[in-house]
Amino acid sequence: MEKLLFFSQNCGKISEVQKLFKGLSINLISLKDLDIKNQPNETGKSFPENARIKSMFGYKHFNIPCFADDSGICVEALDWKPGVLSKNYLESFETNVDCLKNIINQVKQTGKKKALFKTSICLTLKENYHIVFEGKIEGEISSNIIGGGGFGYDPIFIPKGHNETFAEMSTYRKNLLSHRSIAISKLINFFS
Ligand code: ITT
Repeated sequence: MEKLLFFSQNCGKISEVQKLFKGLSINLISLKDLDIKNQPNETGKSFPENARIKSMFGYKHFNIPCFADDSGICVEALDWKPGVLSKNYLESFETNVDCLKNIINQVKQTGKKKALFKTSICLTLKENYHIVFEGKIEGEISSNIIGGGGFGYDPIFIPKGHNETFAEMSTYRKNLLSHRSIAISKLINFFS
């Protein structure tokens, strides 16, 4: 395989995934290296469906093996939402901080602290040939917004067994634990 495309516009995801592929004999490229104007509509009702829509779109557009990541946070205090709508939920607030504060308030009101991150990675090797790899990590919502690293919901998510948010950890440390790194390890194992 000459090149493998990670079809994502999200710089946070790209940086984590590039680090996980470092040192491997796979030539990983991302949308940072390519030009694309149109984007697929993420109309799926689940993480695997949306990951497949994106990887299929990337494969068809560039005609190279391609994978995509669909992920999100599920919060007990929000009836385990926003899930697959995590991006829309974040964007429905004026700022990310407003969204994160709102979640913290819901947790304080309900006393329900649990949360989890989920990722589905879909690999498209040929037309109509897709493989899905999953990753999940449990944890809880922090009582404040903490940390300057990561992206999205990282400043309010403390993985189980730890006492720092993902945003307080380096990418290296987040990659030892995260939902995304679990799914990507399965993808890398598939290639090896
Ligand atoms: P793509 O181009 O890869 O689709 P995206 O940002 O649109 O990038 P998603 O549709 O999968 O990605 O949206 C998932 C949202 O969930 C994302 O925008 C983040 O806000 C959040 N999210 C996903 N993984 C996360 C992580 O590891 N840490 C924090 N937030 C995360």
